Amino acid sequence: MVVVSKPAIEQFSSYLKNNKPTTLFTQIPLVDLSKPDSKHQIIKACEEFGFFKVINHGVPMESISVLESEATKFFSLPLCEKQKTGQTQPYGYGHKRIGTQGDVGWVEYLLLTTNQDPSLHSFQTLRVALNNYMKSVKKMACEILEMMADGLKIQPRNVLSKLLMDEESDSVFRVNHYPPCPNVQPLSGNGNGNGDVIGFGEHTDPQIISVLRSNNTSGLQISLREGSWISVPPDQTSFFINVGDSLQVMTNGRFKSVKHRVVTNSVKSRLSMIYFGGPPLSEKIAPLPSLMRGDQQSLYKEFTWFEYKKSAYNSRLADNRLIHFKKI
Ligand code: GA4
Repeated sequence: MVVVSKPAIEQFSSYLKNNKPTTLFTQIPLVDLSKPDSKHQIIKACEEFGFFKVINHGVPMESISVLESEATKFFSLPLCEKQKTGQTQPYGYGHKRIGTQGDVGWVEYLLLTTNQDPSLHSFQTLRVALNNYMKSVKKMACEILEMMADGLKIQPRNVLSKLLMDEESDSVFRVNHYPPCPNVQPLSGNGNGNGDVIGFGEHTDPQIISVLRSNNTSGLQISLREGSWISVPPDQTSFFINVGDSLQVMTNGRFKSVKHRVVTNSVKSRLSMIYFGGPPLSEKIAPLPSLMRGDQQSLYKEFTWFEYKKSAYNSRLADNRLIHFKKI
């Protein structure tokens, strides 16, 4: 558990967000992966929101609940124990600080690479739970990417999923724990039941696809195109899928990476686990040739995932990272 002092709470109040109303919105696109028309629903959701919820995903509930309970045990350890993950910046255990450019949130986390990883040797049961979970979630992410290729009518159908399957795939995994956060401000009409303290500030994910699962505590919000925020009702049996910046580029802007954030809850802890499916570092991130019609031009300059990642990791969380890679 993170122990946070009163001044720190006050400091966090400066992260109270703009006063735009937040709506409780229940029509998050829902995709039943077992239905034959799911590929069309996926395309529509990626074009309209860059975000959707999936059910009938095939990830065993057992692997989800084992990881949840192992992660909960980990976060309840004393700080000095949690710092023994054996990983170096930006990986391993972190709290409050996000990235390297001064972003902070009401959060503690474990950030891990998904490749063979010597870390967490003092946390073997957690490591095993993570490996089991990541295997199933990666499989589901690849199935979704293959459905996308089908829906986009592009060949081969593994054109996107092969990037995650590649041995060199630069994917990451994160477990976020948002301890309950005392209210710092009276309700100001934002409608979400607390003072809107930011757990994890607004951002888009740099990778191709992100797969999020959380416990039953609310907090996740996505931004609609016109700038308003909508709260995503939690559902611990489903997964939420985000389009990342790289997929936006690979579809030449047809899919939009979704801006999202997490606000804290004053009573309950929120625990989320996110798989960020990324390509190998040397991969060129460019619109898929099979998606380009006639003399259609790429909206983006040429770059590799390594170049994008380097620039992303030097940015502030809320920055528009793709702006530097857009053609004028
Ligand atoms: C956002 C998505 C993932 O959580 C993450 C984050 C990364 C980090 O926490 O180190 C970044 C952020 C994320 C984008 C901008 C930079 C890098 C923090 C930050 C301020 C692991 C990722 O890949 O990009």
